[in-house]
Amino acid sequence: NIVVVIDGKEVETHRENTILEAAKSVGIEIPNLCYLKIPEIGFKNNCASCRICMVEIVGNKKLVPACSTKVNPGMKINTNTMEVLEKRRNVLELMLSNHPTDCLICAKNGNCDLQNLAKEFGIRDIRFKGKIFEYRRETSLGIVRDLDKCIMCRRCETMCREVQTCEVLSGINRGFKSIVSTAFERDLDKTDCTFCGQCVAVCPVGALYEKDYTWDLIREIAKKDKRIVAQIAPAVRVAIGEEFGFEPGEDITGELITALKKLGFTDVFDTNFAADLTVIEESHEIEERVKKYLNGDKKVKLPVLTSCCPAWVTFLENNYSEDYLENISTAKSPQQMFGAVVKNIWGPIRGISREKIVSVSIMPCLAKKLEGKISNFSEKGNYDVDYTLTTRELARLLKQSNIDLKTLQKGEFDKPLGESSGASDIFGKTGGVTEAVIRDLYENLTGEVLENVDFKSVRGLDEIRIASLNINNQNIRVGIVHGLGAARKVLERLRENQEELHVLEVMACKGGCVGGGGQPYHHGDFDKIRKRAHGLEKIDENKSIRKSKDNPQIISLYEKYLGKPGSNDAHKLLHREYKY
Ligand code: HC0
Ligand code: SF4
Repeated sequence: NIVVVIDGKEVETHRENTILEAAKSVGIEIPNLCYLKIPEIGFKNNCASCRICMVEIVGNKKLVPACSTKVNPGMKINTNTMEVLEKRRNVLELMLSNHPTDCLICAKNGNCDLQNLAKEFGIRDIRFKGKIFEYRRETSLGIVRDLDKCIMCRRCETMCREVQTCEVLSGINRGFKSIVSTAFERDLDKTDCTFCGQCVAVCPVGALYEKDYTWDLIREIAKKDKRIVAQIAPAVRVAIGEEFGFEPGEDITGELITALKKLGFTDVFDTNFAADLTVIEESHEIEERVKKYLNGDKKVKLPVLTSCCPAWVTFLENNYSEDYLENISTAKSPQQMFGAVVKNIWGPIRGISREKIVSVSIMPCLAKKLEGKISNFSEKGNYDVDYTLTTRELARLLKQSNIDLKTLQKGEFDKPLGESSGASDIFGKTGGVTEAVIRDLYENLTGEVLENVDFKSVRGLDEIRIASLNINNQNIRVGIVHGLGAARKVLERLRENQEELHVLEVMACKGGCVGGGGQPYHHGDFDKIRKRAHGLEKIDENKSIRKSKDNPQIISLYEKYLGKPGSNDAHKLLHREYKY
């Protein structure tokens, strides 16, 4: 450690730290825009492009950016001289001279770091008259890129390249025209984008945001001639509360159900019901393949790769389809299993046609918007899932409708598609799918009742976790990764035969769905994601049923309609094919 002086205060700090970090450690916040560090996920963006964090080093002629200048022993730093403030204001005005000022209708209005700075600095006029280049606005099924809002902070580029290893985004053009875009400025769906939405999660301005379906839904509800059916993803219930003053991780499922009913949803069900169904179908598939392998069939494709995260599926299709596409489980994701059940079983037995059901999923994810629009998941243009709203979109809709989650009584899910086991709750965090599947797989393979359902060896937040489980005297090796960069590492190891696994769970977002690109903004605070994950663990612990196969509504679904797991009927309804 070394000692520096910041604003007259002696600060002991690590010699590798930057001025920004040293100042922060003693509560001196230096304003910044491009800088963002999330050590838990290996994300560091300190390209010093915005120059807002300029500070004075006594003895230096020029001001320096605090985010990229390392401390030196004895360094004397001033973060708030009048010269520093003047410089910051100039930088900010220059930036604003090249930025649209349509804040009233911007997706990030109220949530924009640039807007906050302009407010903090009391900017009322922009002295520099720069030219605002009008780039096109690209709207895909999941993400909108409003490129003239790009401030070249490069956070999205760092996320996409360093954490997700997708390398879809990079800086193009020079000077005032520079923006972050795709190669040859292609639309995102013409690139290797997985729509994981992690670039959106770190964009400080309104250059990247979700495609919003809120108003389409409002119009559907207003017509009052259809059944409006909701499914709520596991990770939403422990995060949406943050928008209404609850702590991250607090379970507000009950309030959320009441709120959806108030909005006009006729039936509020749970994605978790379908997550239990996914566990059954997927563990059946794993069991079959592992048994074949153990019986000497060396052609069987192992590890079985999980299939519920659509950004991961796209990543696999884009990068590893030759080697690993046959490994992926054919089980549809819970979102799609739910849509299939609601439109093909639940509706018909009540005499409600597909066209009369508006199937809405509330998801923490942007890629789920695209998954819902895969043509195989529709019949004559009518989709199993009609609209996918993110946690953020739903929070906005509730606020527009004057519904405050803090003031509501707890409601209960409608039956039968609202019943679920604790195993389904943990789907929303990294390792949860694996733990849920093991609970069933263990009993199926051994024929014994599993007393302790907590598989702590697969928990935690290390980016790659490998566990060996002894089931029926067989060593079953399971791998869990979160983040697409981590997935790439493991797939490369598998390809080089440096790793042997029977099952591999991949979630594209760090932390799993709790860290999804559609969740309330975390502003780089990974602790929020950790707390949401703990919240799901708590819900699981407190449930009376904790194994998917014990969910009575699932048992009844098989008895009445599907026969056995893996049956022809189950395959027709609950399984899918992939794009080679
Ligand atoms: Fe997830 Fe899911 S756990 S992907 O993150 O499997 O989005 O929460 O809904 O489908 O259940 C997201 C969350 C889901 C699905 C479930 C899975
Ligand atoms: Fe990259 Fe994901 Fe953003 Fe696509 S959505 S550009 S893959 S970070």
